[in-house]
Parts: sequence; C-alpha cells; structure tokens
Amino acid sequence: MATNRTFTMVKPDAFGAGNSGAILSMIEKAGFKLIAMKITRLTSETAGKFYEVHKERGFYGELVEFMSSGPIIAAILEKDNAVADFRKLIGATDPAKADEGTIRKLYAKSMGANAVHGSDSDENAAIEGNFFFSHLERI
Ligand code: 3AN
Repeated sequence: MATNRTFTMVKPDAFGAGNSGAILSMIEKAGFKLIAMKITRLTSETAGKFYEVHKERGFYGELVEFMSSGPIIAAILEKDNAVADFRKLIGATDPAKADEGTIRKLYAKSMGANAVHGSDSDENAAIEGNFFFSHLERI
C-alpha cells in the first residue's frame, strides 16, 4: 500500500490566492483519493525540519521563510503509481518549464512560490506523511 501513496502540500502562495479548491479538484479528477488532509501552518522551525535535506542549498533560507509565511494544506494521496503520477500532474519545479495543463503551469508564480509540493520517492512520501499525520489519521 505504501508504494501507492504520496504526500502533497498546497503551499502558502496558492492557499493565499484562493486556489486550494481548484488544485484539490485537479488532484481528485486525476484519480487521486484523499486519505488524510488538514489546513495547518508551519513555523520556521518546523519548515526548517521538513526541508532539512535542502539545508546546504542556497535557497534554503528563502524556502523556509516562504513555507512558514502562511497557511498550507497538507494531504496524503492514494493512487496506483502515486509518486510518479503526481509529479507528472504538478509539473516541473520551475513553472516556466512546467508542461501545459500541469498544476504548476496554471498556478505557480516562481521556483520558490510554486503552488504545490509532491514527494519525490516512496520513501520520502512516507516520511513526509508521517511528519504531518498520526498513525490513526493515515489509515
Ligand atoms: P520539487 O519540489 O519540484 O521536488 P526540489 O525538491 O528540487 O523541487 O526543491 C524543493 C523546493 O525548494 C521546491 N518545491 C521549491 O519550492 C524550492 N526551490 C527549489 N529550487 C529553488 C530555487 N532555485 N529557488 C528558490 N526555491 C527553490
């Protein structure tokens, strides 16, 4: 089952612009089932921990500041081939390079404010889902 799950966030830019409903609708129409979902807000500490793998990268400070700048939606999604199919649905990190019809092409503003997060592996999907949701919320 775990290999058919991924984790996403509607980031502060998309949440603040009122695009959460449209983005969640695209996700459901693409065949993903919502397993767990919450509106929450990261602090600089929790955002720093979530993105710890990027600590050495030049954009880390900017990323942590942006991700703690407003509310987000965190969600666990289920579908066959969830991680790869969701990365296809969201499009490239840089919205200028994202394919037509992808979530980032439609709603992202920049490399940093890029509307949504999608896990990059089954292992990270599990780690990231566990970061936000308790065992009982993930059943
Ligand atoms: P993705 O989210 O597409 O997997 P990663 O894992 O390379 O992209 O980067 C994680 C997050 O860091 C991205 N979603 C984006 O918000 C941010 N990011 C990546 N590259 C840059 C950059 N050059 N400048 C600002 N933020 C960046």
